[in-house]
Amino acid sequence: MRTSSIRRTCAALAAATSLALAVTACGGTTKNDVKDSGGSNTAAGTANPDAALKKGLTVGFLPKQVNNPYFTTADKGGEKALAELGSTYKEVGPSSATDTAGQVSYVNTLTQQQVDAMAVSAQDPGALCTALKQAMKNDIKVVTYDSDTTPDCRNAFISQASGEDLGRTEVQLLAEQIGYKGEIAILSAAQTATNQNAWIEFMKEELKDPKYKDIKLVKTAYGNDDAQQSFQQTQGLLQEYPNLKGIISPTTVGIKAAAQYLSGSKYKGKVKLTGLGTPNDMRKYVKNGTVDAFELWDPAKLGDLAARTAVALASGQITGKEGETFKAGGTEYTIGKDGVINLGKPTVFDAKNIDQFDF
Ligand code: RAM
Repeated sequence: MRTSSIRRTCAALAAATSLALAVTACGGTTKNDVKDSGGSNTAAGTANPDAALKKGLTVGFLPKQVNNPYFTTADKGGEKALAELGSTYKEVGPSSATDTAGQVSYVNTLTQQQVDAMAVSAQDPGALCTALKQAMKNDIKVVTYDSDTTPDCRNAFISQASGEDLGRTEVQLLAEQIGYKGEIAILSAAQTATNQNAWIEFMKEELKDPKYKDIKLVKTAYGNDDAQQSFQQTQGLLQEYPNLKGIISPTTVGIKAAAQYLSGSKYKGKVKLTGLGTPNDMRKYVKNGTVDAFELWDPAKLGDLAARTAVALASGQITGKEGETFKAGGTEYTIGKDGVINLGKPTVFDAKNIDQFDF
C-alpha cells in the first residue's frame, strides 16, 4: 500500500463508525491498493498532465436536492460520463433544498465510504466547509458544481456560466420585456444558496446602470426551491406590490412555480417573468404567452464536466490550480482563478427555439 493510501485509509478510519470498515481500511487488500497500483504516482499538489485517467473510481454526486428535475438531468450527465470512463457513479442527497444538516451528513457518509471524489452543489457554503475539508484530508477530491463553497473547501468549482453574465443578462432580458420601466422583484431559492446569491449581486450591479433608472427592485423573496412555497411567494409579491411589472426567478423551481401562478391569474402576460428555467418545464408557459424568454445552460453538460473533472483530479492530471489544462469529452478546459472551470455560455430560450431542446 502506498503512503498516500495508508494516510487516506487510516485517516478515514477516524471518521468511520463500523468495525467492518475499520478492518477493511487498515488491513488486507482494499479497493485503494488495486486502484493505486497502476495509474499515476503524482505527489499531492503537483499536476501530471500526462497521467492516465484512472478507472474503477467511485464518484459520489451530492446535489442540493435530489427530487429536483434540474439535478436529475445534471447528475444523469455525470453518471453517463463516469460509465464512459470506466468508473462508478453514486448519488446521495436531501429532498429539501434547505436541509443543510442533511447535506453535511451526506458528505460525512461519502467520506466514510471512501469514495475517490465527490461532486457537491452547496445549499449553504458555510455549513459544508468543515465536512468537505475533512473529506479532502482523507485524500478525497472535492468538486463543487452548480453552487460553490469558498475555494479553500474544494479542489475545483464547475461553474455553469460566468455568474456575472447570468446576473446581468437576466436583468437585461427583463428590462427589455417591461420597456425599462416599473417595479420588479426577485424570486430566489434558499436564502443561503451560493449560486443564486452571487447572481443576485450581479443583478443589483447591473441595475446601477443609468439606463435602468426607471426600474426599481422592490423585494427579493425566497421560495426555497419548493414548488408550493415559490407559488405562494409569487402570490404574496403581487399582493404586496400590485404595480409589479416583472419578476426574475434565477431558479428552475421558482420560475416554474411563478409561471404557474401567473398563467392562472389576471397578471398573465402583463407581469413579465424571466430567469433560469428548463425548456421542458417552461415550454407550456412560453406557448401560452406567460413567459417571453428565459435562460439556462444544459444541466447534463454541467454534470458531465463535474464527473470528468473529478476523475482528472483523482488521477492526478490536475490539482485545481489556476492555469492547469485538461481535456474533458474532447474539449480542452483551463482552470481559472480560484479553481473555477467555466462550462460556457447559457442559452436564451423563447418561442422561436424552445422546441429544439429537450431537458
Ligand atoms: C435550481 C437550483 C439550482 C440552480 C437552478 C438554476 O434548480 O437552485 O441550484 O442552478 O435552479
